[in-house]
Formats: sequence, C-alpha cells, structure tokens
Amino acid sequence: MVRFLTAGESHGRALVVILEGIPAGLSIDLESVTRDLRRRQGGYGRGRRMAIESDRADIISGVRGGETIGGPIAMLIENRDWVNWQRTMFTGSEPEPGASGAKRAPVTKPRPGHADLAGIAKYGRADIRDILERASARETAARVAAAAIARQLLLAAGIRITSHVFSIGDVRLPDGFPVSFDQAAALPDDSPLRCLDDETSARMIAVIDAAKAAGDTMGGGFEVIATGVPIGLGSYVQWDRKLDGRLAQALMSIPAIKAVGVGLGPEAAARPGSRVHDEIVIADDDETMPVARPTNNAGGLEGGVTNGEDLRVSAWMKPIATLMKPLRSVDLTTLTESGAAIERSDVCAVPAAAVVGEAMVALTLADALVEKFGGDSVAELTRAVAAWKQHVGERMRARAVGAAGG
Ligand code: EPS
Repeated sequence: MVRFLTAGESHGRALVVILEGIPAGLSIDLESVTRDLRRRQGGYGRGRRMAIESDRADIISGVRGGETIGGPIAMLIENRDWVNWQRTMFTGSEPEPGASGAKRAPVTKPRPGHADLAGIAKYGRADIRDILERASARETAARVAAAAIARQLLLAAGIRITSHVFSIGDVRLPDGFPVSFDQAAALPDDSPLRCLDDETSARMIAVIDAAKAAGDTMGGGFEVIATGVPIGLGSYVQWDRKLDGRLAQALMSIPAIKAVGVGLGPEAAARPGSRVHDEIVIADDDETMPVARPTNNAGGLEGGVTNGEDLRVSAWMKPIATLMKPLRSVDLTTLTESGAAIERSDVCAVPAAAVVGEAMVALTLADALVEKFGGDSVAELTRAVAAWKQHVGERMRARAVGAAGG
C-alpha cells in the first residue's frame, strides 16, 4: 500500500510529508522533485506569495545513497515566508527570542466558500487563522513532493502522467479539440495556463485579468492523462476497490475541487450509448493485445478497472474564496455585518491545481500498481509488470478465453 500523510500550516515553519510503501531500490532524482514543485508554483493568476516561495524538498529518511531502502520517506519543505510570520505562527507559548515578522490581529470575519466558519465552529477556536492556515492549499506542495517520488516508481513501470487546462470560467477549449498525452506532455513548464490552444489561452488570460481588476476570482477545469497504464489495475469486486472511485476521492480532496469526471465525464450522460461506449476491434498485427479500442470515451476505466487505454480524469475547481472585493460576512466578535476578511491570495490557481491533480493521480496509481504487482523491491515490481503484460496478451492471442481452464 502506497500512502502518505502531510503536516504543516501555510505560514508555519515548514510542510512535512511521510510517504510509505515505495519499494526499495528506486533511484531518486531530486531534480525532478524540485521541477514538479516549481511547476505547481506557476500559472497565470497566482498571487505575490509565489514570488516569496521557491519550494525545495529535503529528504530526511527512507533514501540512502540516492536509492529508496523500503522505509517511510520523510520530506520537509521550508516556508520561506516563515520569517514574516514568526511572531504570529509560533508553536511555543511565546514567540522565540529574536522572532521576526508582524504580530497579526486575529481573523474574525469568515470568508464565504472557505473552511473558516465551519472550522471555527467545529474546532472551537477564537482566531480564524487556526482554521485557514491548515485549510490553505499551501499543503498541496507536500503532496506534489510525495507524488514526485511516486512518479519515479510509475516511470519504472512505464507509466507517465501529464495534464492540461481546458477551461477558465466560461472560456473553454473548443469542442472536439484534440488533446493527446504527447501534446499535453509537450506543454512547456512555464506555460501560463497549461492550455493547448493559443487563442483560448489568450481569452483565459483576459478573463483572469478582468477578474483581478474587479477584485474577483476565477475557477476552471483540467484533465489529467496517464499513459502506459497496464490493463487490470483496480477491481469491480468491491466498492472501495474501484479505481475510478479511488481517483475521484483523490481528486476531490484537492482544495476547491467541486466535480470529477472520468473519460467523457458528465457528457456521457447526455449521449446515447452508441456514442459513448468504445467499440472493440481486432488489433493490427504488431499490437501486444489482439484487440484494440478505436476511441477512448471511457478514459481508460471500465468497471473500475484500467483497460489498457490512456487514463483520463477531469476535475473542476471553484473560484478561490478570498475576494479582494469581499462578499458579505459577519464579524464574529461583534456579530455585525461586515465584508469578509481579505487575505493575500491568488486570483486563479487552476494551472497549479492541474499539477496537484497529476500528483493525486500518481499517488493513487502507485498504490494500485503496488497492490497488483507487489513490491518490496523495484526489481520485483518491474519483473511482475513485464511478465503480466506479456502473459495477458499471449493468453488472449492464444484464444484461451472460453477454452477449458482459460
Ligand atoms: C492560499 C493563499 C495564498 C496562496 C496559497 C494558498 O497564500 P498567502 O495567503 O500566503 O498569500 O498563495 O498557496 C500557497 C502558498 C501555495 O504554495 O500554493 C490559501 O488561502 O489557500
């Protein structure tokens, strides 16, 4: 089982993640961890905080001499902004001697759409900062660091993951715009929106600029694509083993994600079956499997099991809840109506959320991979994957399905 836990507040000292279940013997490329962290920090519409942070993960355990050793991998990402918050976010009963940064007043006006109001009721805190610090999407940096390790495991098994943004507000890629894995993977790391169409990107930028000028925020949608996924990950035999369900939970856990789609997603409900289901045809001779799918509306998942096609999952993000032109709220210290608190924030973080989406898909797929193929060591895992790919094609080519003992 590949699993992880994170800790850390947005303006605390650091984020921490513990990743468990990565087999031994995986070479760790720290540069690719840094690269994914940098990708998550980018995107048009991010706020000033990203000019302060330059995320790097320090590996603290589970890796020796550049290779995993099978134990939990602990990583720490320091918050550079911490120097500005030491007199607000100290963990002791007093700030440390020599602590820096302003001592900030309590936050008392909950922001509609944030965890502020429900959180303060639930945890019995006096300062909304106790809620927003942990509810902040800053935490997703720790997920991306963990996932960067999981991605290296997936790569050893031939699986690669990418993403692209298909909508910001009501501006979206034209219907039927082709998006292959290779096209999305070729997007440059500093692509402002991770959108594949230049004309649509320009309109997305205009929408974000207009939202910023109006003190407003924008959401949107992104798709994560994984290629090289073997047939047979996940299972239909029990509800909690269905891989589509596990991916939906993983993506919905990203802050501000409100909906998840698999393959065609909600569009599948609007079409007749004949225009949804992917036909099964005889494959060209050079294919490993004797059958092929001319279309992939299912997004690589049927019955909660991967079918060997590219995995395609989408997620829709609501606009960020901190508005510079605040919505109505109530000051909880005086119970008078007042504009919601204004905290420094982003105008749009959909491109960053796409990178976090890649991370959550990577962590979910790594778990499903280790579950099916076992894996105390990477050599054991990759041997099992190669044997499976060969076996499953051979068995079907031998017309063994339907034969006695098939
Ligand atoms: C966030 C608010 C902003 C974002 C932050 C998430 O931070 P700040 O309040 O410090 O300006 O920049 O995102 C990150 C710090 C990050 O690394 O993604 C929020 O309230 O969720």
